[in-house]
Amino acid sequence: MQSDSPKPTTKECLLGLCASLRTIHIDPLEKKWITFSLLIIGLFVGIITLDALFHGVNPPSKVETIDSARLHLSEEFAEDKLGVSVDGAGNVIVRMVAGRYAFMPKHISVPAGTPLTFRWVSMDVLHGVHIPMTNMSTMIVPGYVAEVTTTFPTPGEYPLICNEYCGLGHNHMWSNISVVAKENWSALATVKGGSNNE
Ligand SMILES: [Cu+2]
Repeated sequence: MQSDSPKPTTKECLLGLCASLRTIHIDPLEKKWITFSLLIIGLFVGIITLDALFHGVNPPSKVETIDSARLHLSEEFAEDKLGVSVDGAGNVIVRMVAGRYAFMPKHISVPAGTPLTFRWVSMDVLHGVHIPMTNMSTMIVPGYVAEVTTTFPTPGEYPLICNEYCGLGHNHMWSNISVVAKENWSALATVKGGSNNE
């Protein structure tokens, strides 16, 4: 025999759910912790919203893809194009390839106090790059170009290390950067035709 009772609407279902939740006994201490957890979540969501609205902190909107398997044949990341170069407008561009287990080129020199545009690509798996004591830190996802613009104010020798586990040789994956005074670097760049890679 078929029942003639109409199907409950979504609103009725929600009201029924709320009523049954109200009948569940929750210990007062548990209630305090639930409230505390919800407040923490609210605080984090509030901070993210404020940062997005007033400080312009957003996920990257520019997505640039590249064929990881054909980097050596690409216009931009062929072996002889890697390292530091100065474009027509005088911007310093650094192109680096990460692969198990090295960053190429192994060593580069960049000028201090100058905006540097780093363009990173991976030839195989997920890598990360971190330069301690600076704000350079980004993931290098295969198939994408990771672009970061930063300035290193203080001359010195900086290690450049992989911070995403990429395999058994991960802890040997590092390179280094010499940050040299702007006037000394310009001289170096002029001698070597606008780039200085090793
Ligand atoms: Cu790694």
